[in-house]
Amino acid sequence: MTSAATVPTTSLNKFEKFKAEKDGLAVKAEIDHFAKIGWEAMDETDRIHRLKWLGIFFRPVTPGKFMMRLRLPSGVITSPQMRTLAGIIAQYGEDGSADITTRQNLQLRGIRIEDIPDIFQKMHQVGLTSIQSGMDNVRNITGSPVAGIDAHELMDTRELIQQVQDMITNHGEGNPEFSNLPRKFNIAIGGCPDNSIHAEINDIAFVPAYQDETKQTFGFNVLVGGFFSAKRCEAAIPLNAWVTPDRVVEICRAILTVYRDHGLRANRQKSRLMWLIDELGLDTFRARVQAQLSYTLATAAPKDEINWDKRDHLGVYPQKQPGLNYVGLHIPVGKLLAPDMFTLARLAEVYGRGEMRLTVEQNLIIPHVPTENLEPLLQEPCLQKFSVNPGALVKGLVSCTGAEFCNFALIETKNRALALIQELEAEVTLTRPVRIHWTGCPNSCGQPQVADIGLMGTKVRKDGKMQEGVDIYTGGKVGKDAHLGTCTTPGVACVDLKSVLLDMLVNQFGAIGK
Ligand code: SRM
Ligand code: SF4
Repeated sequence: MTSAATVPTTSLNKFEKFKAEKDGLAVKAEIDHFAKIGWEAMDETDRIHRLKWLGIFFRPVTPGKFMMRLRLPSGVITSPQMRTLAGIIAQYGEDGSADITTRQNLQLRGIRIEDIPDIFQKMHQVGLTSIQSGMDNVRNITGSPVAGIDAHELMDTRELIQQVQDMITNHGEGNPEFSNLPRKFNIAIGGCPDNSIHAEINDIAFVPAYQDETKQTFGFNVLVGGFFSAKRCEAAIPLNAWVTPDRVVEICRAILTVYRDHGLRANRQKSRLMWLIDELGLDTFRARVQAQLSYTLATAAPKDEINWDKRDHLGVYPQKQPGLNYVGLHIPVGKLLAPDMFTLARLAEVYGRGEMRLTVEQNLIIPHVPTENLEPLLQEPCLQKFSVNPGALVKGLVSCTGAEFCNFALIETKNRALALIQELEAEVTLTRPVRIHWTGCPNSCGQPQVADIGLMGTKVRKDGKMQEGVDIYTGGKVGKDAHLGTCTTPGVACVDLKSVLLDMLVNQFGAIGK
């Protein structure tokens, strides 16, 4: 039984109340009805909130044009899947677009409610689901974008990540067992040495670690409680547990069960897993997790195998399979249009094996390219737009959705980020990449705390007027010894940002004026 049912309803926040009245997943059975009556006639809570259990997001900024968030475990997508999604957004003309997200996932835009039954059918035919990708559910599970093809990986985690998703979502059909968590929940499983998953910012992260010094027994150290929110940001902490790969699904289930049954549900600002760990104490939390398990948890391995700086995977790299290569394309701020998606699906089929990978930096990789196919692939006109060798600033650019579609946004992000980075690239030369992350509000979807320079949208007063601005974060480190950056320069008006960034690039990152 969930704690939602055991806590007196008077102490529940409004989200818990509507979830107690009707489970989010219940709308799955009503989708044909919604398609018939249209979005205006829908019950407001169904439209604004419960549809998110199906991955469908009402956008107050563009009413009637919904966003659909998929689930792409490990960021893997095939050409037929990409083509199906391209076909879906193509029907919406200028309203149709897609974004690669910071959880190596895709979101589609312009979706009309009347088309959703047909869209779901098309997605089902190619093995895609958007189930439980929003609200109080587990988000897309991230993994190394080069799992299975990376000569340096310790484990190919793709199958494991799929198993965890299948457990949580009942193989994509929807799972009421985990559809009423106290809040959103992030899981990442890394089998690579460079922490490509941002382990530190997930509610549960599995980082590769051998149990013994002789490196005979492979498994994962378990980290818990990492999260960002407007109120608080925390890096994940060690659970002091080590598990073999075959025990990953069970421990995910155990932690989710403890969180579901004991997580705090009164104040939504204090509902993420770390708040529960604080409340119980780490030892009690671990004991509760242990009580759910069929095996005794081993203590954490003394050392993990994250020994590298984070790779960006842009460019051409040999795979562990001799004669094959993966090619990382830079997708500026993750934005894709239908023709781009058709083209990328074709390139993956013609030059690779019809598969693509998405990264948490909002880029795309085409794997399995035989060496003799590299040259013709690199000559494709599409690679002018999606470069394998972008500039030192643009290559590390990440941006959340911002004001164009997100009603939480305090500023416009993606278009501004791209325009500004072009101006900066024109004025300075850098000898090493600088990762700049934009996020439109303190929810931190664009992860400014992991960036070299993080820009968080805010409002500032300048010349007697309120205008768009940013709080500047620095000190974020990714890969080995990752740690979170903090706000070092608050309240810079966007109109002044270029000169402030130029100054930072020259004085802190060794940029030289052109
Ligand atoms: Fe996020 C809410 C977009 C990654 C923290 N996030 C939202 C909503 C759904 C708000 C809304 O309804 O408009 C945004 C949808 C805007 C839109 O139309 O696209 C939104 N979040 C995104 C995406 C698309 C940003 C991007 O451009 O890549 C990312 C989708 C990931 C995915 O595929 O599932 C996205 N969001 C993140 C991350 C980064 C991550 O997971 O590594 C975070 C910080 C990490 C974390 O959650 O701990 C993040 N999003 C939030 C929060 C703050 C959560 C909290 O505990 O307070 C919210 C607000 C909320 O949940 O109430 C939020
Ligand atoms: Fe929207 Fe804020 Fe998330 Fe950006 S950070 S997508 S503005 S909720």
